Amino acid sequence: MLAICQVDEKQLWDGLMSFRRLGRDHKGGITRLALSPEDMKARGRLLEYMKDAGLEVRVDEVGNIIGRLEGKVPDAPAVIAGSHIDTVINGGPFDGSLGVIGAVEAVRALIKAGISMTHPIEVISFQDEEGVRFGSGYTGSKGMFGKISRETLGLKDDQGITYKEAYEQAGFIPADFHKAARAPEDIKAYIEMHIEQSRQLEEQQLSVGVVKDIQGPLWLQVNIKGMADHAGATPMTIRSDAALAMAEVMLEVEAAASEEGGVGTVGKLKVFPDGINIIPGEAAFSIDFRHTITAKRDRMLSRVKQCFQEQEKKRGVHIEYQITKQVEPASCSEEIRKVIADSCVSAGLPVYEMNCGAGHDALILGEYVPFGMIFVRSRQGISHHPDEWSDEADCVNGANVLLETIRTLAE
Ligand code: HGY
Ligand code: MN
Ligand code: MN
Ligand code: MN
Repeated sequence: MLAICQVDEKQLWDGLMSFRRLGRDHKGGITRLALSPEDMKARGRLLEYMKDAGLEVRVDEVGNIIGRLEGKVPDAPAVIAGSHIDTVINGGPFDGSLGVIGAVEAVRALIKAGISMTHPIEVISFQDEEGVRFGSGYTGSKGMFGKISRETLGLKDDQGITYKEAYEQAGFIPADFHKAARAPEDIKAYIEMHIEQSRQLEEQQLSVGVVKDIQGPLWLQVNIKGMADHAGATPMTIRSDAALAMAEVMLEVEAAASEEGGVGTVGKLKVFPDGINIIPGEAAFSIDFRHTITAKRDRMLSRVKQCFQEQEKKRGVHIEYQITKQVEPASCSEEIRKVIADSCVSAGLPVYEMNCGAGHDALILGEYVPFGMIFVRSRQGISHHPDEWSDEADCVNGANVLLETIRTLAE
């Protein structure tokens, strides 16, 4: 059956391009870190954008921006479509924004077509999906289920501001976070449209995909303490070089991930005192492990912990680490995948099931409610980079599949 209404292509694209201008940085990308001035500006814009589309808007106690369209049965469980508008450092214009703007446009189209649904529909932009500023992430979606931990609020950004302080500076009251919690039975389903951020759809020459399995991320913050000393006067045999210990751990991250068929990245790293003629006394860095199989990700972690011990013995350094994010891999719900597949067919698109390497708020929602994801082709699979791009036609296709999925679930 052909879809009974479609998104307004020009409105969708203009909407995406208007957000692309918010938070442009000096390297040509977009930087809107959680609760930063750039993020707050984009959040303000989104509230207006949702209102203009005809949604009832509110911001919950943990900072999620929620636009709601009532259904014929107001207290029926809501169909939620969402993603995020916070970005990584020097990121691209589609990661997250496509899912939020696409969902707003899908609901705008339903309102314009005068189609009233049984279930309420909510579009949610989750606070701090990326986790780049504090090294955690999925904060807003976790907050919807009362899962923002004390440890998370104690994490500090590069300026030494704790997450709790950042929330308070943005006008939020951590003591009220519990008020944002939603009962799973109040949610019928969660759907997220997102760029693929990899190359499968491009290789298959397809516009959209239906997500099956999503890798689970495990993030560590590691601090190595050695001994700063004179680069010229200190013999190699008596050094406690924290940077060399970090270097060996980095190579072990790569080896463990490659051998276990997962992925491992050390993306954020610094040494102290960071001087050309000083042996690094301290090294601080992140580890990002992903796998679709928890047992294998656990093996990656134990190999790295083993490496910590070896480095402590070999170099006389002291290594401490904190796990700052640990989310289990997940498989999208069968029934939602079927609805998305049927929506692809009614949009005249092939059905292509695929796995997801990146992490998403869908991993958190999926612990509590039926969930699914729609992928949109990424040019050369590039993401978390200014060259991240998806063609307008692919974005429109994804939004129409999202619209039909929402309509089917909410009718
Ligand atoms: O890290 C991720 O996979 C996502 O971009 N938050
Ligand atoms: Mn991202
Ligand atoms: Mn994303
Ligand atoms: Mn996401």
